[in-house]
Amino acid sequence: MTQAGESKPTLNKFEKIKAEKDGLVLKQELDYLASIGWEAMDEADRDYRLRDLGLFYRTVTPGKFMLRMRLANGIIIASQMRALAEIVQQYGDESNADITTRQNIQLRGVRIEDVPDIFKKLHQYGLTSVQSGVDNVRNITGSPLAGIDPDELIDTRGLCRMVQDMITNNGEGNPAMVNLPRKFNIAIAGCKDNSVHAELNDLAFIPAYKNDTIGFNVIVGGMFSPKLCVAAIPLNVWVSPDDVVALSKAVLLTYRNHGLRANRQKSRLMYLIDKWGIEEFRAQVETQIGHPLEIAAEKDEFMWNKYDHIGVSKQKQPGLNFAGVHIPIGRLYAQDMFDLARMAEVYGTGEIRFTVEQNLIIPNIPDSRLEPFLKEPLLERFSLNPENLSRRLVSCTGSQFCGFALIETKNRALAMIKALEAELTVEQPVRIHWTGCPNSCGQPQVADIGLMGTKGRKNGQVVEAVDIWMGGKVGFEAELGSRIMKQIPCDDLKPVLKDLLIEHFGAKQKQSPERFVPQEFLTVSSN
Ligand code: SRM
Ligand code: SF4
Repeated sequence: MTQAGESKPTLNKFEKIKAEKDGLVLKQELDYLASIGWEAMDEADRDYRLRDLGLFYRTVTPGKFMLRMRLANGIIIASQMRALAEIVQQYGDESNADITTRQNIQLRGVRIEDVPDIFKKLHQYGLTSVQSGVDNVRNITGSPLAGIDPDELIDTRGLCRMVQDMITNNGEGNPAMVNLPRKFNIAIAGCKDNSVHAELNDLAFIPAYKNDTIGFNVIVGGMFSPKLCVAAIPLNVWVSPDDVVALSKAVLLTYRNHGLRANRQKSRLMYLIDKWGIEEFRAQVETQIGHPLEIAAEKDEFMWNKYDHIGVSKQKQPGLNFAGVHIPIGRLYAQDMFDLARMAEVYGTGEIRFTVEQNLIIPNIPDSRLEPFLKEPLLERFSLNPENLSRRLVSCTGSQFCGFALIETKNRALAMIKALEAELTVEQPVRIHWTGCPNSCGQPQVADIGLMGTKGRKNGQVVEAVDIWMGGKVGFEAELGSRIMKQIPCDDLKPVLKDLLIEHFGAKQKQSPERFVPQEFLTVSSN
């Protein structure tokens, strides 16, 4: 937005598309778009504006869209999960759903002709996909154990929901928040282990006491992009839980009104902070909110290593447990979703929560229901006790569905982990994150070993390859890792990963089956 006296910046392609027509308008045009089909649609509507409604056209699967939901704090209930399963099911083998690195879910294979009915269904079940793409605020992440964590400081569920409702106008779409200069991420942590990766967000709330009152220290400007990966920095502000929505709104409006829009590669919030300096940014947020903000508390309350939430643990409510279920690379099929909805209803209270590690939690299982729960056949595939490498594997979408991808990720990540687990014994969990390109959706910078898709050369041919990142730390001492190797062809990756696991994580080579000699042949005969 240009201020009086400032010259009007040249609009880039995306700013022009937004200026021509607001994507939310397409909500009124869905029946028409459904009737003309994907091939006849205006390209800017299809490839860009529909993302304001959560519909992402997939060039790698012509005619099909990905539908990205919004789930504040990553929480969904069984009836909603079943409604999403029915959508996935209608597309048969061509469809599935992925749990995302923002505690969210995306559905595959959606056709535009079905969208009016799909949106009616979402509305009926209290779900929304609005403003989940392009220049909007992404899914609001919160502590996955909110309300059930025995050591919780603040229950983030209501806060995440209220921030989402403010941004999306209760899920109906909010024209005031749909035209940010670029994407924007918000996280609200109420726990001691930084289970949301607060530092990766443009705006994050970290629990902190001030004068014996629990509230949040605020950090701003975290982002990953091909050009810049930086952790968020302190805004030097403390807010009480009651002020989270107002502060989020003030930061967003400051960014909307003043954020840089000329160069899309330099439009994220951190570039505005860099231009103004953090003091000026804070002053502008104060002007927007209309009163001075409180100085940050001296220390925050992140003090633990990060949980992975896998397995059965006690809740703060006596007699109740939560089960952290490992979903390999976050992928679900329709039947899985029906089964998980049923399990959540039969053993818990019907609630399911997603984690930023692309796994899920079924809370509120009474002690008396644990035994039958543990016998559920689905838990053989979605384990409560996976092996140490599988356990913390994360992967972005990759070339199966994503047009930016330089490599295939999810299926390759699974095959690689199985191959490594067949050959190595690893005593500790190792966080291996795959991401298909430098956009870093799979967050390789927070991993013990991060693998970022690129192109390399082998025998004179261009091949799929990865850059390797190491040293990412999560939890209370979160730190971004750095790139240690470049362009390792994916076909040559296994021995490289084996060496790294042996050298840095104490992995041991299993005795190879070929060389295994049964004990009786080793016994020296006494005859
Ligand atoms: Fe992402 C763009 C998938 C989390 C940084 N991301 C995309 C697109 C929409 C590109 C596209 O059009 O194909 C991908 C859709 C692929 C597909 O079909 O699934 C995509 N991003 C994802 C997800 C699904 C990865 C996953 O497998 O979990 C995550 C969805 C989260 C959600 O529910 O909203 C996802 N993306 C992230 C994160 C991680 C995070 O938020 O903690 C990041 C890095 C953090 C950040 O944003 O600062 C991330 N995605 C990007 C970027 C680089 C942004 C930039 O400033 O340059 C892009 C490209 C862009 O926006 O132009 C991108
Ligand atoms: Fe696609 Fe790249 Fe994001 Fe992976 S990191 S989902 S390949 S944009």
